[in-house]
Amino acid sequence: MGVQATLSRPISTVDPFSHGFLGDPYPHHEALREAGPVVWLEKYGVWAMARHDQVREALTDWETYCSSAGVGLSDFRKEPPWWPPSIILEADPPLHTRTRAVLTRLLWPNAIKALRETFEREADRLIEKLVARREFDGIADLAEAYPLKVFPDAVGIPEEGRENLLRYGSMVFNSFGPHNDLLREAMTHAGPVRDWIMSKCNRAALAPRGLGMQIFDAVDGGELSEDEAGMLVRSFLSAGIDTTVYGLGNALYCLARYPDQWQTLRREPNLIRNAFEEVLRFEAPVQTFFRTTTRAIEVGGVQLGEGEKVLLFLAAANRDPRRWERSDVFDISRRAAGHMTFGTGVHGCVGQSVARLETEAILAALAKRVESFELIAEPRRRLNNTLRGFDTLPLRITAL
Ligand code: HEM
Ligand code: OVM
Repeated sequence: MGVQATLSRPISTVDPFSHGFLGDPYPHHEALREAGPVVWLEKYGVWAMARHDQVREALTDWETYCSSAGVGLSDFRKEPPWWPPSIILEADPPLHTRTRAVLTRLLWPNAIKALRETFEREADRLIEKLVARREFDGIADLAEAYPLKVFPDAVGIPEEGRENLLRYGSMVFNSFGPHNDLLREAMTHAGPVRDWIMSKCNRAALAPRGLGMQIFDAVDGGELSEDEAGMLVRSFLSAGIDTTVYGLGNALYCLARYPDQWQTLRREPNLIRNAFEEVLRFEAPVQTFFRTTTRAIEVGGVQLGEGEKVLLFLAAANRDPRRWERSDVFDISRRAAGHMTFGTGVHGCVGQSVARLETEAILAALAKRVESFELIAEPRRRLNNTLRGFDTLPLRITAL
């Protein structure tokens, strides 16, 4: 059985970080899903999983599929990380359990209720401004502008220099892929961007009652060291901006591209929450993460060795026809829960209620004020080794 399984491992020569793949991943996702439960990617010498069952199993079994060797292509045990690893994303229990507990407490739905009023007011204000303009860029003027206002405000960092956050996000999420042209381009201004980010990760830079300073409160309670608190503020700045920028952009794209779905949402605003879930399923802003095996394991008759990298295609799991009916159809009324875009298991996105709060505030503000919106030119994609989204999204809206 072992030998035969090894002989029959499916192999693919595709480069999942090439422009061709990133620009239109879905045919490749289908090919990978159909090739088998786990596929060998020759180009990088790593495994890939694209079916819903296997992606979910790998994310759930952190003891076999660890994060501490990095959740990108690079194996921290073989090459040093480009900068100190995250003490939550790139950590396993027991370290992960301790750091995660702090962020969970700060971000659980009840705790962020305090943010709702401000997030809704800022969403209404921005949409009002864009309705007056009629034509705008859905990315720069909305999908970037809104998270860059409300999230750093909530963390408690100053307005000045926030453009560094987008440059930094591009560095972070490209660095989960190979050293290709996308990563090199993202790293052109790495030095000053890194310095700016680091300068925000200490008590002196943070507003008194923001989420950032609340992390430092855990130092006073003996849960974290001072350095660890700074590292977790950095995690907020790494994970909390680009994800929601790409998510909001994809939401606008889907609703502009499928106007009947927008009309359904306008008629039934209680569908807003599910509409965002469906956006996340259908156009996942976070496409992939890696794990590293801690032991040999058999997956669907194929033998994986110890210390091997496994690329998990969250976005391919989201369209697995074994899991979803009409998986390639965008339908805000379907049961989209169970998608893999926030991951699952011990590392499942700790910021997901913040992401929902932001996007739901914008969609609600739009539903109140906007009859329809349309694309007035072809949107241009922004390629990234991990994220899927747009560079420009030229929109015209018709007010109610
Ligand atoms: C973890 C996606 C928004 C903070 C994750 C993971 C995914 C993800 C897939 C799991 C990574 C893994 O298993 O290796 C997303 C998406 C978002 C989003 C699609 C927006 C649509 C946010 C926001 C924050 C945040 C707004 C901050 C408030 C984090 C952190 C982790 C994480 C700190 C690490 C958790 C851990 O390792 O235990 N996110 N995220 N995310 N996310 Fe999010
Ligand atoms: C972190 C981190 C960085 C990027 C993404 C992420 C999606 C977390 O530094 O903890 O979660």
